Amino acid sequence: MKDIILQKLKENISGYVSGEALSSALNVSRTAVWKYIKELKKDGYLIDSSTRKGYKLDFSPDILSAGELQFNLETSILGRKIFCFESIDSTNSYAKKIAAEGCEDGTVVIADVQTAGRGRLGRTWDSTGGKGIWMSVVLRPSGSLEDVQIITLAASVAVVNALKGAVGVEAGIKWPNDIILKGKKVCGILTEMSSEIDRINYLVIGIGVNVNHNPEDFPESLRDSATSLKSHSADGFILERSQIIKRILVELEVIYKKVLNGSIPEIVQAWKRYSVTLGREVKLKIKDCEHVGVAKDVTADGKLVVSCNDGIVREVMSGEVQVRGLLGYI
Ligand code: BTX
Repeated sequence: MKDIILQKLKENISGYVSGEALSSALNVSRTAVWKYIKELKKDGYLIDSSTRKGYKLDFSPDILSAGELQFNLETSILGRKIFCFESIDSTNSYAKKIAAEGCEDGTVVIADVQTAGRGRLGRTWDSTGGKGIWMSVVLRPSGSLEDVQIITLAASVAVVNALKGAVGVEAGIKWPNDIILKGKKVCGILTEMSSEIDRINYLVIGIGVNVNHNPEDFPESLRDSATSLKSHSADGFILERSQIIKRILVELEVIYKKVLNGSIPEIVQAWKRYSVTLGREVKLKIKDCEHVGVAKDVTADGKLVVSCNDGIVREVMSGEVQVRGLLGYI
């Protein structure tokens, strides 16, 4: 109910909405409307109340709620259902749980704080409270298992497009899908899935973006390798996370539809354009072996092609790839 009142106030941002109009639109008493307005004020919204004119929204704080995120959200699949938490262990873990219980394609899980944010290969993801975007999207693509790798690459292309559109920053992609700004990691993506032999039950795309962090918000061990959008925005102001999330959902949906339509070469091309991996020296860890070489290309199904110094050309699907000059590999 609170989310609907917020949406009505936002729809009339330049004027007042009468208490009577709200109570009849929502079929609740005017006292109930007043109660929800009080709750919104407590959340940090500035709402002018006038006995004669009604309510007018003057200021929205950087709050992540379904009401905030679904207002003017231009998607048809992603974000029709959004779960928001103040604190959770991991949005990916929750998304996997509700996906297994049958939640709909495009369901989104977002938290202000993650107490056990997860990275790839069992690593942890630092998820400082109120500063970042910690979100997971459940997808149910009808295609084959081969699409998973492409969707992983596609997600990083979508995030780069969204960051350009929402904040104006030009980020690059380190294989497979770390998003890099001026040599440091601003976003990580963790794709997890449940599948049968020949079909995907669901995918969870977990996206972590450092948004309003100052350098001291990162643990000391990450200060040389992590950065935030705020550190690179033109005016250094606090950025509105909800606007960035909406943009990510729109771009992710555009590219998800491309995957479903089979426009894979277009996605691989876009990934290559944004790559900060191709043409550079890389170190691969495959099982217990390390190989050094030059990243040459990405195959049509999303594998990284590396021409190794031992003369062998290797194709890498997952695992650890370090790029010389990035994130501590010098
Ligand atoms: P990754 O394994 O490539 O990156 C994890 C590594 O990155 C860590 O070992 C650490 O060195 C570094 N790191 C940790 N936190 C940060 C940070 N905030 N900024 C920059 N570098 C960091 C990347 O894994 C995938 C991360 C996905 C995170 C999202 S958040 C929403 C969803 N829920 C969840 O539990 N994970 C995903």
